[in-house]
Amino acid sequence: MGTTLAARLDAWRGTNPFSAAPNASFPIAFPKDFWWGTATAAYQIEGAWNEDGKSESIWDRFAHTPGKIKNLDTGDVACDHYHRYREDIELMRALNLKSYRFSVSWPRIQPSGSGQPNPKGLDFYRRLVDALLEAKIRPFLTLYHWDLPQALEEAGGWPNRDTADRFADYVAIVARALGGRVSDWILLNEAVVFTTDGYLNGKKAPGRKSLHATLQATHTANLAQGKAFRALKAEQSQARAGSAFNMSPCEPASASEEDRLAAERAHRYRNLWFLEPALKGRYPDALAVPPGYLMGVKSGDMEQTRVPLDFIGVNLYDRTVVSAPSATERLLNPQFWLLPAKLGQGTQGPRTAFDWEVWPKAMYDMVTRITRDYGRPVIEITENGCSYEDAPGPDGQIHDRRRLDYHRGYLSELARAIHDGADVRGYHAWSLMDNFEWEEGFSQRFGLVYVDFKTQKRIMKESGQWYGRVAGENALPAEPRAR
Ligand code: GCO
Repeated sequence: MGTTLAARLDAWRGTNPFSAAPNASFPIAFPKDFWWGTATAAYQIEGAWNEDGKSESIWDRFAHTPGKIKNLDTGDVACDHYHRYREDIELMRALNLKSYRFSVSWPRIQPSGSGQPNPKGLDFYRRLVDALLEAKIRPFLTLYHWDLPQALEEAGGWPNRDTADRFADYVAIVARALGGRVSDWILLNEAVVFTTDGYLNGKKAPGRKSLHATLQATHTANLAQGKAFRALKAEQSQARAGSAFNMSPCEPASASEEDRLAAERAHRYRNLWFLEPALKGRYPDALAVPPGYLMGVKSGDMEQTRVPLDFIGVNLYDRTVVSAPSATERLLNPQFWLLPAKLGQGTQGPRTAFDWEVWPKAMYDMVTRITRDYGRPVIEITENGCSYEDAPGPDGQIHDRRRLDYHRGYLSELARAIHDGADVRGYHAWSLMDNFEWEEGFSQRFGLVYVDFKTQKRIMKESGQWYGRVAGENALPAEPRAR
């Protein structure tokens, strides 16, 4: 095959950047031993919200508060994965998965947020991990995917820097219990999201709205990441540890210098606020006012946050288009006092049911920038996916071609980034199955597997059949069809 992968992809992209033309020179092979996976999170799929000693999490409290979640949905039952995990592992086998990213529910392990672990909580995750290992699927374990024990929120939550030590204690307990079975760990999931949506705009649990609390929460999260990394390594010296960072390439809305500077500030906060304290022991120069005092940074803290992460997890969905606020906007809008940048969606690509732009090139741009800026680190794509409402048709099947096209487009761009030098070891489609989409409830479906929430019946979608072929062949097939 004479043409390089990049040239082949450029030729293909020239025809249609959002889905592979039939004559694209596929198959596109991925590196040997590539981790083909899917991702989920405890509160979004487990259910059993108050079973076997689990205490209330901030998401139980938030979802039980009328008006917070669309259609009054809750995660009380969700996908009932707590009881159906063996059935769900059979779906993972059908998808030819090599890796399964899931999260541990902290309030199942420490109901009060500290102290001795709940044996029944640990037993569930031992059973889940053993069943994954039996199926020859890598357990890729996220230690925090937003479900803080409510007891810790009542003690101040993430704005309270003591929470960093509570998190490290919890991580040590889980590492001691599962370390012999689990080798790859994700410390925090999307700290930029759970601090901003949880403490600034109130869209997610615990639903607080305070700029000061948000800044304090970001610093506690960075301290927690560093302390947890050390606690994990102390229990399991051979463990690989990173975090899943919500990332989106930030493009200036125009060629103006103001927009370019605003886009760079947005990149530094949105993508790097929790990466640089780990890799460089400092906060990126993102905000108009150095926030150290507001965050409660103390002498020696940045040595605590600085840890050599073994990989960078990237959760990526789309790009961000950034413009500079006007002088009047800066004056009148407190959110621009610290971060003078207006973040928006691109408008050229098709939209998902969630009204997110489909823009596969965002995958290439983000992965190659991280590769360039951090000395070609190990990267795992820890989330990428799309919401479409496709349901069973007259034949009982779900022909979700838009989701198939989405994954095919983003994976093609990921392949191009790997071809251009990125060290990407795995890709985890969000999500294994339709699940509880936070404040959207069950209204947004991201799964490769359809879930009928009334009956808990699972149905593999056409995109899942296609993804299973990709994982089985370790390549993007020539034909965008499942079989
Ligand atoms: C996130 C979370 C997931 C979401 C997914 C779709 O990135 O927000 O990690 O829990 O469900 O991204 O929004």
